[in-house]
Amino acid sequence: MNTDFHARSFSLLSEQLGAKGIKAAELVSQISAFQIAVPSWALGAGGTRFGRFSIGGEPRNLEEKLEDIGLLSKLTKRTDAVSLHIPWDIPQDAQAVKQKAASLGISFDAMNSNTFQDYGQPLSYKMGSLSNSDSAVRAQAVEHNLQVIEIGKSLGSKGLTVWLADGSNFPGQAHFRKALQWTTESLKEIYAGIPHDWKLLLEYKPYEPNFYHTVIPDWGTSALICRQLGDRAKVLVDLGHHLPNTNIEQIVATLMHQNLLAGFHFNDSKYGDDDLSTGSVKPYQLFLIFCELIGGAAEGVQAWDSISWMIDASHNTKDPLEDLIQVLEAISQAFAKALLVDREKLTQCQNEGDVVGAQEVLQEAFLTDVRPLVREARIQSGGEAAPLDFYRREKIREKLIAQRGKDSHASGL
Ligand code: LRH
Ligand code: MN
Repeated sequence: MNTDFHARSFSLLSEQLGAKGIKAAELVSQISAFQIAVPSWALGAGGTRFGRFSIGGEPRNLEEKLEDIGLLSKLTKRTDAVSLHIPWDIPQDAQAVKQKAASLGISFDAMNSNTFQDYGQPLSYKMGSLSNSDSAVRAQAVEHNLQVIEIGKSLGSKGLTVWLADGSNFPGQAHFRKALQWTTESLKEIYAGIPHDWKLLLEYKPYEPNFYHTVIPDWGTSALICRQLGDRAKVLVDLGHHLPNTNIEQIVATLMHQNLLAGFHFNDSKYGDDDLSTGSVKPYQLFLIFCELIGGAAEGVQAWDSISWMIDASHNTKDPLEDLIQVLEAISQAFAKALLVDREKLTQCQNEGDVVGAQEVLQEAFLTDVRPLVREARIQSGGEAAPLDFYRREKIREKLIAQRGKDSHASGL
């Protein structure tokens, strides 16, 4: 990136924004402060049931995953935390892992439990976990979540994300109400185990791996359960966990209205839970979601700092690190564009029923090229002006392959 080009494009944009009474410097500091957590399970090549194509140089253990996230943080200055998944990332020595992470400027966001696979535990989760008709399986799943909380406490995490694959593949297979009741009772035991300064993030998903019903399929069911657990239980919105054409920005507004939004798993999708790169398919939807977030926080319905920002993606054809660099940029751009919305003018249009005017206000912001702002924030924070170019120019993947081998395989999906 030619620094002169950046300087000229940033000063031009600052001038344009200044003419509208918007201080570019304020936006730069808001963008710098906005950090997004990287999932520990998205540093290797993901796969589907039809195949997995290794990328080479994948992190072979938790320490190498932290090094990769440390590199992302150094280049982009957009991430300062990792979200771990247990048992894929059990720290052998929690203190050593915590120190390693701290030396890389990384902290631990919400922990993720896993009662959707069998990994050697005594009782199988094939027929469900917290909703299983066998109380011994439910107890095992509750115990697993309590163990994940203990690991999180030793690393300084402040949250537990629970996503359940529990459900059924055929009509008649499950008793809907009993499954919901057992799940709620089990979650009450888990909620009783989270420290007072933690939150429980309850993730919903309409289908997959079960294809007839899922015990927690939508935001409403998750919200109903959270209300029964307590005020530190909130709803986690994974962007890929919605049926086609769902108005996700409205769900975000509704959850904020109820101070029930736990946070996000950012990704994108065309059809189902495709776990594609955030902003690669529906960038306008992502912008509209940030418009609701900024509006909700500005109007005091839910505090910005109470929301968790995490990526949840899987890379089948891209280099995971290149993908995460792109995703961190796309999320920062959507946030920056939403900061440009003239909220006063939008409210006036809404109150006056000026439908055309309202769209003009939104699109004026969305169509503004904010890349100089996001770049300036990165440069001011000591990051690379063009992290992807740097990553390729420095042949970092080749160096990782030389260090870790072309067949190294990261734990995770
Ligand atoms: C389920 C999900 C959940 C994770 C998993 C890796 O689809 O979104 O958040 O546990 O992906
Ligand atoms: Mn998710």
